[in-house]
Amino acid sequence: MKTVVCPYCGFGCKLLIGEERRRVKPYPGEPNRGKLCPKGLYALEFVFSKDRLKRPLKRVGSAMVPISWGVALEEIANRLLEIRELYGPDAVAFIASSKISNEENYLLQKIARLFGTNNIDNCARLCHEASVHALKLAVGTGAQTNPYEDLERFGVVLIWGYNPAETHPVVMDYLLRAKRKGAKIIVVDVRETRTMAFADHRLILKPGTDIVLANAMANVIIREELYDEEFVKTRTSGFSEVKMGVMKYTPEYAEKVTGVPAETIREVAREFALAGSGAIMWGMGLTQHVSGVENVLAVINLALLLGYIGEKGGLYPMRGQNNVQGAAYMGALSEFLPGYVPLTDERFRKRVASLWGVEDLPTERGLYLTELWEAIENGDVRALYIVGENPAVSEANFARVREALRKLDLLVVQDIFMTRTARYAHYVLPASAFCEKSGSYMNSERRIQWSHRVCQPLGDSKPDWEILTALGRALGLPGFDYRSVEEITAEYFKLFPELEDRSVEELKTGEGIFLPRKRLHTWEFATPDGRARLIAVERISPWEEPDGEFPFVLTTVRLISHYNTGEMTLRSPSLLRLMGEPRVLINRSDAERLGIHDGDWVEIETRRGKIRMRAKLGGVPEGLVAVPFHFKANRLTSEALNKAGTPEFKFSAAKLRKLRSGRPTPDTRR
Ligand SMILES: Nc1nc2c(c(=O)[nH]1)N[C@H]1C(S)=C(S)[C@@H](COP(=O)(O)OP(=O)(O)OC[C@H]3O[C@@H](n4cnc5c(=O)[nH]c(N)nc54)[C@H](O)[C@@H]3O)O[C@H]1N2
Ligand SMILES: Nc1nc2c(c(=O)[nH]1)N[C@H]1C(S)=C(S)[C@@H](COP(=O)(O)OP(=O)(O)OC[C@H]3O[C@@H](n4cnc5c(=O)[nH]c(N)nc54)[C@H](O)[C@@H]3O)O[C@H]1N2
Ligand code: SF4
Ligand SMILES: [Mo]
Repeated sequence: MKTVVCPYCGFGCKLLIGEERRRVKPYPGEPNRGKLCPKGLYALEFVFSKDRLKRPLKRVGSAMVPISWGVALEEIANRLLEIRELYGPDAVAFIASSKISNEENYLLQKIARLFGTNNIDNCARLCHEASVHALKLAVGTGAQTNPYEDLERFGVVLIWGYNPAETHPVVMDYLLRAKRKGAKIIVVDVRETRTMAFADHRLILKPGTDIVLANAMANVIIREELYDEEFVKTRTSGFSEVKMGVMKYTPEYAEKVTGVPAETIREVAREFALAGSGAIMWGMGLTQHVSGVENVLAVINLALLLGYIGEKGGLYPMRGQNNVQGAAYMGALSEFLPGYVPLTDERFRKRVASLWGVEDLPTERGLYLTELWEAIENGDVRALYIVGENPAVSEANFARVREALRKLDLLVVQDIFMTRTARYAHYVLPASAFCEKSGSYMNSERRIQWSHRVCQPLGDSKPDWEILTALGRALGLPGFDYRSVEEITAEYFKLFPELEDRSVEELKTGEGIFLPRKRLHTWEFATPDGRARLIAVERISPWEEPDGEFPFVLTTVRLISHYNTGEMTLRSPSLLRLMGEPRVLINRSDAERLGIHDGDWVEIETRRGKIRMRAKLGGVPEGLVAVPFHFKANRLTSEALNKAGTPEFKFSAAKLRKLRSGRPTPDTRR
């Protein structure tokens, strides 16, 4: 049996897979301790789907015809060089993948930067980039501060805009153990979630009012002098600004804005403060708003007021995709070099450049993934190279994205399937799936884990690192002569002082390596003065508000057996059996008013477009509708971005209409 990292979520379970009998068993050690969710258990099924891409394809007219690897890579490289010659390197953009290994992400950002552009990004932009920006400001680092095991040591766990019972099922095991040891669980969401079934306190607030609630909790903590005075004095700055800033956010005022009763706010703030130690876990309910960065800052303030950091607490922005944390650490972001180092850090930049055999690297921030579509419309970006990402489904207002994809002079898609996005491509390159290659991945707790190869690449597919090595060579870039994935691992190890004396062998055999270390900020913060910053934030209104024409608030959410754009889960027969059809959640009184019954077909419309779905009544408060984000919600969502470049997936103004007869919109199912 070999250990393989689960290809789905960022919790980072390890699977044990036999090379002969290809059955999946849970790894007994860290981090999943003998547990897996159904997605992990059936992870091999999509690998053997008949839909897997097996040969490189090239568009000829309206047909996709097979070509050889040699011809494909030579033609792609020539087109890229031609476009660079005509329009400059920033006319080319690369999208990296949170589904591929550290080594593969490292190579793709190396290609982009050596090619001359920082136009390299990944789906972290759609996800937790607001957390990264907020954490950088507040504590100086941009990732989860503590390991999962710490969750069991704290007196309270505050879960905010995050629904692990559906999205990181194995986390629930940790939370249940924590609860058994006496920890209180508080859940804040806009609707009743499965996670709430395990909670001691359930706070249902109005969408987009999180800052008001967090500020009101801070108000109670400060007014009642429950904060950790010693910690605030010696290890933070900004206390007086926050004290002033939250003064007007009384629980009574917050009740009016958020809908959470003032007494509940007081009670929860006290319980959180008096627990003595605590974790805050959050997800897309905070980040996918125009106020994403500020939402996260408001919640971080609560931890800093109480000194819930290091030994006494942790900040847990729970990462989404299995290697989104690794993609970021490897530098597949348009504003950061590897290790979240800013592009302006000349010493580090020159060091990376010299390791790669060049003088210097581009210093201008590249385009965010979410800014690409306008840049393509304007003719600023002419070529796009996408690895393992499906923006034709996952980006906000995808009608506009699909229009942009059509306009490109060159679109290359490197994936394991003919995705919705690949349909627009000039070249489609077949990648090998996770278990057909080896490499390292980094989970949400920043644990780098080795994933072993258990099968041969299917057909003519190649591991992403092999394709990218060949592409680098075809582009004439220096240093692309890797013969094994381990050579790339050893190269990225050189960028991190903490990894300099660690070996690839150790990574392959042990329980993984935490980068930079297991627990952050026990003694210091990575800010210039070594202190954490309390930052006062005011409420920021959503980009569009409901009105007479579009009276509902629409949010988009995840379901346990579906995964993102469905390319993998919809090709897994066992998961298909477990899956229900995604349905729009509507409040019972709203439904009654509109004559909608459970199971009826309804049309949901926003200023961007409309979709049809069956209704499921209950689970959301009046005025809110929740649509599963899988697979067509983004016909509706708005592309208003926050400071970190993440769209407001969690708030649109919408209207509902009952349909007499139902037919799903074309992209409901494949
Ligand atoms: N089964 C499954 N698991 C997954 C995924 C999947 O698609 N399917 N995707 C993975 C990925 S990429 C990610 S990023 C994670 C995401 O994991 P989560 O963050 O847990 O996922 P979401 O369901 O998008 O959003 C979380 C919650 O935010 C709430 N919410 C919406 N608006 C607001 C608001 O204004 N305020 C507050 N406080 N809450 C709000 C929603 O009701 C929802 O319950 O899951 C990962 N795991
Ligand atoms: N409305 C709404 N929209 C959202 C969200 C939301 O909550 N609401 N959430 C956003 C978030 S948090 C995220 S992370 C994004 C996710 O958006 P995407 O990342 O676009 O979604 P996935 O379906 O995970 O796409 C992963 C792709 O990688 C491919 N793949 C898998 N393994 C490999 C491999 O080994 N090699 C290669 N080359 N390809 C591989 C898969 O076939 C698939 O096409 O969606 C965002 N969009
Ligand atoms: S919890 Fe996440 S990592 Fe674990 S098996 Fe499920 S999808 Fe895979
Ligand atoms: Mo995500």
